[in-house]
Amino acid sequence: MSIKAYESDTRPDWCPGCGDFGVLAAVKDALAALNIPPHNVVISSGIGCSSNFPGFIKTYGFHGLHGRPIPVAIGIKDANPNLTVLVTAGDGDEYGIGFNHMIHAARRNDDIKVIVMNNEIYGLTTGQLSPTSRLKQVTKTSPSGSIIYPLNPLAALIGDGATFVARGFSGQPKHLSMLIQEAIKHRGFALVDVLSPCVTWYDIYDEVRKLMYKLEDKGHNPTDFYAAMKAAKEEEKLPLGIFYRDETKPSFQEMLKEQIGDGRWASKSVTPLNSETLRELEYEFS
Ligand SMILES: Cc1ncc(C[n+]2csc(CCOP(=O)(O)OP(=O)(O)O)c2C)c(N)n1
Ligand code: SF4
Ligand SMILES: [Mg+2]
Repeated sequence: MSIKAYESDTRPDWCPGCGDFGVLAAVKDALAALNIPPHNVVISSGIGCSSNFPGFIKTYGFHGLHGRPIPVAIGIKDANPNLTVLVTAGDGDEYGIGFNHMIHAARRNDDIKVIVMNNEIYGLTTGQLSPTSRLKQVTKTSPSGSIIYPLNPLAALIGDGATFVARGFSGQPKHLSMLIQEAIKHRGFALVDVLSPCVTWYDIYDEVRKLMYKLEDKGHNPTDFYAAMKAAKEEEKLPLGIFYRDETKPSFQEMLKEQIGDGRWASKSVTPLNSETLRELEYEFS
């Protein structure tokens, strides 16, 4: 499949230099490399600069509410497990208001792939503190420096039982494409945290370039839970790559199919409700 197949007519309105351009390039590259036709992909997003993503790629998309792309994605996957279902959103969206959905999707091993464009700030709303903003970080809502410890999403998700946890960098789109391809091929939930700098409100490009290294270059074993946790807790340097991968757990959708048969509800015909049944339902639930 050619990358051109995923080109949208709508050009991204991100600021020049925004990290999200690299993520968009990497997602298109990964889908093309895996030969997944655009009509078999659905991308669910929330609200934020990063969440405008589905408009900039020619797949199906759902640009929904802040913090709510995961439940939408799960519903789509349950209804038609043949689809490749991605979530693309920001750190505010996924690690703040939407984090509850994330930890439960991870422990259920829902077969959705969550790509978080983590710029450690609220970009769209012009630079407020996010859950991954650092201690002492000066933002509009922490003018004297943040006094809140940041969330460590990788350690939280590995500890929670997520079966695939990776971190990429928008400045390395080829490496990021490889991580996204592995996430898509994985049977079950995958988190790909992407350091995707906001050049307007909190530019961390130089710092990421200085501190990053690739886990695969250091012989990291992603099936080793404790090695994964140690890498996730590393603070001096910034490891990129696949931190943790557990291929032994079936996904929620696989177990659902085992219990109730083919779960492709989207392809089943539904008997329309008649007015009497509707009235009964109204009475029961009012
Ligand atoms: C329920 C709700 N609360 C708050 C907002 C306001 N809001 C819109 S985007 C956003 C945060 C965006 O930050 P992030 O998710 O990190 O995305 P970015 O813009 O940085 O890519 C907030 C707080 C909203 N739209 N809906
Ligand atoms: S404000 Fe930041 S996150 Fe939003 S488009 Fe501009 S650079 Fe990207
Ligand atoms: Mg953000």
